[in-house]
Amino acid sequence: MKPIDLRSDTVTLPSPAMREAMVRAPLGDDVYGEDPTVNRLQELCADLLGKEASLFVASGTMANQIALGVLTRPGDEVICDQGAHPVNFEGGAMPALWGIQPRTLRGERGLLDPAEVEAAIRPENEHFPRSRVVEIENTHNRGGGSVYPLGTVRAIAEVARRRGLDLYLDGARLMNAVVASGVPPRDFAEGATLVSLCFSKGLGAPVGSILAGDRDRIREARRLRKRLGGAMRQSGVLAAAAIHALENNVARLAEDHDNARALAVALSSLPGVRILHLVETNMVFASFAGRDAAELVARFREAGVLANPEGSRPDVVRFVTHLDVSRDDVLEATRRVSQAAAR
Ligand code: TLP
Repeated sequence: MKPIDLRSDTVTLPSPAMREAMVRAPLGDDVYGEDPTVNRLQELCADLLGKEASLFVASGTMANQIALGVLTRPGDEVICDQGAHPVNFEGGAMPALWGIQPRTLRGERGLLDPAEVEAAIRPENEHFPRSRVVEIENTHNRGGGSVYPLGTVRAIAEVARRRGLDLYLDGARLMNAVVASGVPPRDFAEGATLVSLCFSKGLGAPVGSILAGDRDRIREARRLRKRLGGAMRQSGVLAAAAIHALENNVARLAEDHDNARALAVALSSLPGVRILHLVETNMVFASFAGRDAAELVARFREAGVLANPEGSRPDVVRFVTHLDVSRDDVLEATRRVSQAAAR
């Protein structure tokens, strides 16, 4: 039985055409700025995101941490949703690397309310940490793959600008938001000082993220990337996969979104199952009433379906669709889940 892997869109394998592009890529030493493929990717992404410059980094986590490192000083505070990736899934990097702390808000499906952001900004007072950055995630992972309405992003950006804070957009799955909403990436990124994008999620590349912003901030980002040991050499072999992903795998994200909706409909017909959020992109959060998600996930694995406990609630399992699963796969996954849960 072929396992159906719905743990994350990070599990995709590079296609033969992507591997071919990697093999053929012209290469050089990127620490000297001499890798033509990395340079091409960085120019392409700066343009895509409407920024002056961009930097190819190893992962979404590295993009997030370099961004926060560039924008803060020790003692500063980052206003973000309680489910934000840097707060929950980056090994405590904010305090460990930069001596900064999060101020978490409770967003609706992870999406911050501009008025609540404004209310969370600390007044100038020697007792308080300095509110320095607002961090938003689009799509929002823990919010169930939710998409920020452009108007909300603009309103948050306006608050940040007016109050002298920087906005950082964790766009690990920005292209999912773009495809789901029809909003161009540069519009979502416009009010953000720095914005990131991952190639290794729904876009199907094996490695890499981009961080984009103005020239000075990206120069500083380059220094922090070096400091973290993330300056790579002939990384054009990876950048080629990212370019291939941008050229071939963006529009097809709509299929993943359709498959996620089909999966949600099928799962919701199972006894005791409730779909937690509106399925806007490629994530389905299913609550299995009275069940333990970790135990369920172990049963699903035996039945040939891989999924992850969502983590913040005991009975919620996260299913993620991606380019290596088809409509038939998600329907077959539902049959397997149904049998495994009933046992
Ligand atoms: N998220 C992963 C896990 O770390 C939870 C996943 O499977 O969803 N920002 C967001 C919004 C993310 O969801 C992720 C990865 C990252 C950043 C970090 O990217 P990587 O894993 O490349 O460091």
